[in-house]
Amino acid sequence: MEEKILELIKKYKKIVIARHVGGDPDALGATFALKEIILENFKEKQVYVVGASISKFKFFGTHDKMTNEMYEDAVLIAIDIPDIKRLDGVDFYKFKDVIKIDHHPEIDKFSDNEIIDIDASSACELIARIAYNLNLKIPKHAAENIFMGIVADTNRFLFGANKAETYKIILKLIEEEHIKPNELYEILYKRTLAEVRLEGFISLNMKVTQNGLGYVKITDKDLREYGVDSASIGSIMNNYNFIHRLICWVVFTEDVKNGVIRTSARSRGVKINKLFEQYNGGGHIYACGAKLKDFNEAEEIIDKLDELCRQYNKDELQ
Ligand SMILES: [Mn+2]
Repeated sequence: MEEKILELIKKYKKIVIARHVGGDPDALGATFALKEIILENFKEKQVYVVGASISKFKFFGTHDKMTNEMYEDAVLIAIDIPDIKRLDGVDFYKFKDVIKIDHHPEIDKFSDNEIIDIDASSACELIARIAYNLNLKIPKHAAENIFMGIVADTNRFLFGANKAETYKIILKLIEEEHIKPNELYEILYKRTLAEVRLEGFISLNMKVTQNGLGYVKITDKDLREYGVDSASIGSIMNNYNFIHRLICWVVFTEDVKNGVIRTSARSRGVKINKLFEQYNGGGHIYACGAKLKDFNEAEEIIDKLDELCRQYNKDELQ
């Protein structure tokens, strides 16, 4: 499949790269790394990365805005995304050829040109694997992007990082591309005191059911009080792993601007992705998100997650 993908990249002069809405470091790292790798190895190509830009992650690269002309005779490469409706910034159906590279459980079939590996730590790991297998040169900034995607999606190697391949790629990025991991962490992990205080709010207000489900609702008033916006929650969620008796945790945040309740959930055992797909969301088996209509839907999710936790406890004890 890698050779077939290389053929398609060679065939088209114009290449559009897209990822899921709400770009995170893995999605951004993988899309911009692939762009830089293609441009380094095929100088004559026009490569665009589309999607809404994320102000705190400018380091990864600058997004292009999709134009009609960019659809003509172009191939789409969709990365880090399992479902067509969550593609950011492009009309999927306007492309003749599509390539998909992903590490989420499959939802939609995009094309016959797909590399899906749910055992890969991150989309960035897949980009590195493909580039090394095809003997493509990886420029230094692309290597840095790849490193950050791997680090972010594994939460600093705390999960999904049990295979030697992940570490072999990191080793190569340091040895051959001379990246300096310690210099890159600040981009991923520097945060405001307001966010730390919001984390304190979540810790203090999280309710935990008997079955091990933790949940918190954050209103617009709370957000204003802490001086943060509803997007701040994502990076806080991973800090609740490895807590005794907490199996799954979910945070609901009122997003007045978009009229939705942003929902983010993590789990260290219960499979939660199918439930979130029912609410127009999704993600990984143990890390999901959705945008809900209101707090009533949040109550439904709490009940359903709690039931999943109850079932999980029962199965574990048998
Ligand atoms: Mn990812």
